[in-house]
Amino acid sequence: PKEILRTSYRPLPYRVENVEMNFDIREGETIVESTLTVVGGVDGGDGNNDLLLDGESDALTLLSISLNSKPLSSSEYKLTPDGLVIPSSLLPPIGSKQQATIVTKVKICPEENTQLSGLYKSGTMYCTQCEAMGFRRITYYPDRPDNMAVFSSVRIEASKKDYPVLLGNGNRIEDGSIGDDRHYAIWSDPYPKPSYLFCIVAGNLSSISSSYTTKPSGRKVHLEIFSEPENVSKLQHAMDSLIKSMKWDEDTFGLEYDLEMYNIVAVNDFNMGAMENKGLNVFNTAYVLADPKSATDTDYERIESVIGHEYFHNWTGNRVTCRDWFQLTLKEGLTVYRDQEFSADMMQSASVKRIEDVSALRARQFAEDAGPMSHPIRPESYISMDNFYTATVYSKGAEVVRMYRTLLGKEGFRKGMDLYFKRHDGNAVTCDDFLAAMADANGVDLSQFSRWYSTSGTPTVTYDSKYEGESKTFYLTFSQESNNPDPLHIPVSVGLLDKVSGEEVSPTQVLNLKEKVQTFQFTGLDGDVVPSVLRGFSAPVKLVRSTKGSVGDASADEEKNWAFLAARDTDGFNRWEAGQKLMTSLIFQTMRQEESLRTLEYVFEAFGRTLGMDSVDYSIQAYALSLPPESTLAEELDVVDPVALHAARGNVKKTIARKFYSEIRAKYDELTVAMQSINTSDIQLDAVSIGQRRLRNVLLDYLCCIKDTCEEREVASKLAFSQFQAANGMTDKYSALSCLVSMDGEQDVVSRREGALQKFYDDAAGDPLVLNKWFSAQALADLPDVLDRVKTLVDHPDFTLSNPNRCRSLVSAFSMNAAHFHAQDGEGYRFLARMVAEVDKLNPQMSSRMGGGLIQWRRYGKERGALMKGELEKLSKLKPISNDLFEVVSRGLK
Ligand code: B3K
Ligand code: ZN
Repeated sequence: PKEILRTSYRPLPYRVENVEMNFDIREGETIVESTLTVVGGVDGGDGNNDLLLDGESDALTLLSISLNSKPLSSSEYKLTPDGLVIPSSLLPPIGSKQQATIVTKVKICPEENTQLSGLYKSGTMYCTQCEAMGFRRITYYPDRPDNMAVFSSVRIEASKKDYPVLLGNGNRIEDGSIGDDRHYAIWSDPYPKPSYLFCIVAGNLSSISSSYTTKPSGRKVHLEIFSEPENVSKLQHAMDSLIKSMKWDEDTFGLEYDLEMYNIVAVNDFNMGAMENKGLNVFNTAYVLADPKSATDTDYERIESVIGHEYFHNWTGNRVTCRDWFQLTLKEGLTVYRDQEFSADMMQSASVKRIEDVSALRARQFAEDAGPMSHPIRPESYISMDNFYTATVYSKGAEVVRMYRTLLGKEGFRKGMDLYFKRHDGNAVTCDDFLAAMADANGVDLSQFSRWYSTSGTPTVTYDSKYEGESKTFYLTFSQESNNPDPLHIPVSVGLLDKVSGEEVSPTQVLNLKEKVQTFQFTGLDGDVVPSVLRGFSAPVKLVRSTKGSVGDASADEEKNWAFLAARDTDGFNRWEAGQKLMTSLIFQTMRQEESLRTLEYVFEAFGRTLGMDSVDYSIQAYALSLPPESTLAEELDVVDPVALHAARGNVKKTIARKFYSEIRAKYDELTVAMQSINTSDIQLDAVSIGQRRLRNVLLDYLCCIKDTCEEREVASKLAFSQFQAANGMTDKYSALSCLVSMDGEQDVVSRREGALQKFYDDAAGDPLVLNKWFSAQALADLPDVLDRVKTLVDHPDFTLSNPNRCRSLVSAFSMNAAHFHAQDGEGYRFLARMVAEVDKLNPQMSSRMGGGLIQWRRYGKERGALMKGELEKLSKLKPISNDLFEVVSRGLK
């Protein structure tokens, strides 16, 4: 396997300007003919200006090739396992305006394509996935994002009966029949695009349609969402989300849609969430289908955000694209930032959204940063680009974009965006170009800020403070530590609250932390203050107070401040954060079996107060009452014992639940009544209803953790079971099931659990997305024999490794069930490695993701570490092994 370096970028010596394609789709054999108009590009300066057409020999069989209508003999070009080289001597000189025409004909077999990259078959339909490098599995082509070409004609021909719907990028310019059995459609996309945005679909599909008139141009756009006929009733939410996205991008960034059509297709077998192909998005069914019976509130929110995300790519990604794949965060970080802002506006709560996004960042990206796959948001090298569609490139990339917004303000950021589009529309550019647009539009120097693009790992910011009564001055001193020897430019949002009155005496301001150590002064303060630092999580760093050495050890003084802020901070995010810190502190003390009375009092006080509140935002309340997840807690420990961590967190949960049992129960019942009084059996999807369900399910989880005695188990399982039975939507049903699957003991308790599982399965009636939930709930159960159950489920007739959603729902879900996956005997690791090896034969993108579950071995202590490493070593000896898995495993062993 070859490692590609960021610094080895060379411009194209020849560029494809125009493409015409013909797909002749027949069972077992598809013929692809491509006509490329080639023009001279840029002399790379390294003496090699041959034209490289990428193509995977495993996927393509070359049938013929001609240059300017003359067939080329095999001695005139070079065919390698990864492409076809046409010597520059046969082509027009680099500087000239002359064109050359290359026509290739290849045979491919989508039916055998289990990698789900290129043209493949999912169920009864054909579809494509080309990002990052799937187009080279369809035809020979310069498959790199800086080759932007007009695909002026893409003709698709297939059986009329089996594939009545034929879709491509852009606009449909022609269709018709060929005899009785076959038909064709021709699509044309006027916008130059890189090959990774290419897409065709052929299938027996149903759809819903709508339209949208853009502003200010008044272009009427036909919107259509396709799925298999049985799912067509689950498309409305996606359509509503699309229309909201189109309007939001006009209102927020002045960005309009640019074609006459916008099509979305839902497919069952898909490696990721969705794909932004120009005018023809393809979506994993899990990110587009929804009805209240099968989708949770979280599913609804995720669909809205992913529909938005792919739509927003039309400008940030498609109109302005990446010069090379190292720039991926240019489009992904920016587009995630845009979808986060969109969702926050739709749910009308910036704090709730921020809490969710930061929680996800800490649970996933911080972990990635702390392991062997750690990389800057703009990576330096890759073997398989597909391995770099990571939490770092996406989520930390979005944090970096958010920091521009924080530093430049709303208007300054918008000015930067406007200039970026003005300069680069229709081009393939770099992260430096984005930074330059932001800097130039605002007349500021962002050169120090650019270090965020080349620095891996999570920086630590330490702060110390003191108040001087005489000068009425408060001093905040920060120091920063990162993998970069030079200091980063870190925006630190700070507000100050009076220590006595609790009033905010200094509203949020953004401090520019640019030195290794830097002190900021706040004057004119009549009394001592409590600082609220890093408000809204203004930078992706770990924040520590300097009085103690390591993260996670809190001093008495610090805890006092958290307790103060948990009650009073005006910043919604930091108020939540302060409560989380107290809970974290208590969990770690419990784990170390330390005296924890003081912290316990603080946690009780905060919990009791939050629980007793009326008429606050229910979602905020739910998040404030929730303990930090194990994954986030683990990020604060140098060596993790997941079993001990799980036990400690469980103990704290139980302690809280016992202390407040009757209040929790009363609130739970109150919410039950309130929700029933809404006089409808239809599920409501407004923020209040979602918040009520969220809060009630957090309370249910507390109530169900009390199960030490026979009576307690009876009470808990009855309560969860009755919620399960009464549930009128998937949110409440799945939450109840999640409690029930972890219950064990007496016959009645067990039969409630098994009864619920059976009913859930029966109710699913074969719906794949509901069955995924059925598998996941069991894989995530907290039962001693959960692994045996998972192994039994692998043999279940509904289980298959070839469908990524199904595979994730069981195998990946189990690997996130930390206390059981990391069982001391290493059985969890062995199981995962066995599955990874199986999947690698089918789908390398999947196997390398799953294999990532083993690479953090250095963090799990000596014994566990050795067992994990042993499994990685076994995987490294697989023959054959995919490039994707090879890269992850070898990074893991380095
Ligand atoms: N751009 C795609 C991801 C492609 C992943 C390729 N392995 C989805 C998205 O980020 O919108
Ligand atoms: Zn994206």
